[in-house]
Amino acid sequence: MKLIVNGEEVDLPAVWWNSEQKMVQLIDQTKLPFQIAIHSCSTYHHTVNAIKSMKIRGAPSIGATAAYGLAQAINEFWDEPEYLTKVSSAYDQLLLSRPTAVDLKRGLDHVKKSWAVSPDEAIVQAQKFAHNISMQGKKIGEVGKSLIRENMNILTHCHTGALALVDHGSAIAPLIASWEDGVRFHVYVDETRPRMQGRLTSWELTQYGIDHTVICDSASGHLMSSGKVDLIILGADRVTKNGDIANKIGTHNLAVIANHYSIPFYSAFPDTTFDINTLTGTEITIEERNTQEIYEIRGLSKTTRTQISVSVYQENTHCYNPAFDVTPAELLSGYITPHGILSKEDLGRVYSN
Ligand code: RUB
Repeated sequence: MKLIVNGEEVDLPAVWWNSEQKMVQLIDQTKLPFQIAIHSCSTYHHTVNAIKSMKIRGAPSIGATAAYGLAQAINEFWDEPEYLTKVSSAYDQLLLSRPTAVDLKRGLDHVKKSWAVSPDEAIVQAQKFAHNISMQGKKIGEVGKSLIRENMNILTHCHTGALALVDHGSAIAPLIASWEDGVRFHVYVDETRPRMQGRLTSWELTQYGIDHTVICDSASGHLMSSGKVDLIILGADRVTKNGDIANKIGTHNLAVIANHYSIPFYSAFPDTTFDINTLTGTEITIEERNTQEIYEIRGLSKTTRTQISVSVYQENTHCYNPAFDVTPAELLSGYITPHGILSKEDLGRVYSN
């Protein structure tokens, strides 16, 4: 993605391997939209923490980061006694860093094949894995733009752009591809409490000049009932064999209301998000995050212009913070994939090959 860093235009993915400094680097998503900052992870342990703290987030991007993290561990421990015990432990820590997205396991298993070959090969394989995801984002854009027509109002939830998919994006990719073809439309951006990923969506749409309006998540039903939403496109963190999707909390609410008003509802994702080994959404582990994320909101201080966190509840208020929910396949109109727009019946056929 093209960014202005220190006054200069640079083309950066969400995460990459810095071969000179031998470290994983990523765009720190917890600083956006107020600051573009590069975060460096010099050990695999730092990389685990970057995933846990959501400096990097979005299913495919955390998959790529986990792949780099394992490659990093292979490099760290290659010459040490008990090499295999140590890299196995790194694998487990990376796998558990965020449990819902299957992309992590995909990235780790891809790199694991080279853990007996060489440290350099592990890096090469992590880079291949990340590059493949980014190319799939480009394809998703080309496939999904056929759904978008002039003057549509499109609603999206969470953030599914280049930052979430190494580059290009999943659900945002068709919006960008269509806008670049000259089609003009408007996007409603769900704010997505508690982590407010809508800020990333708004920031990314602004880079392309795409017309959009941010709404509180709870406003979406009102907009749908007033005929102001023509299409919903969002991402997925895990798609099961029967077509159920785990995605950012609030997706299920959207799907039920969209279904009530017959509004087309699509999920866009790369191959790494499809999990043929899990039969239905009930088997997915839903990550429960620290309730601090509900108590506190990060923002820019009006006086110091620095980023601060403020409490929005009294201490000891009881909160519950599931990060994802599951939407049953029957509520989806289709799936935007690098292989075309698929029905739930198509999924098993395409992904079992
Ligand atoms: C991210 C999230 C996004 C999907 C998008 O959650 O739910 O909608 O990851 O993924 P979080 P994809 O911010 O908690 O990581 O790009 O595969 O559609």
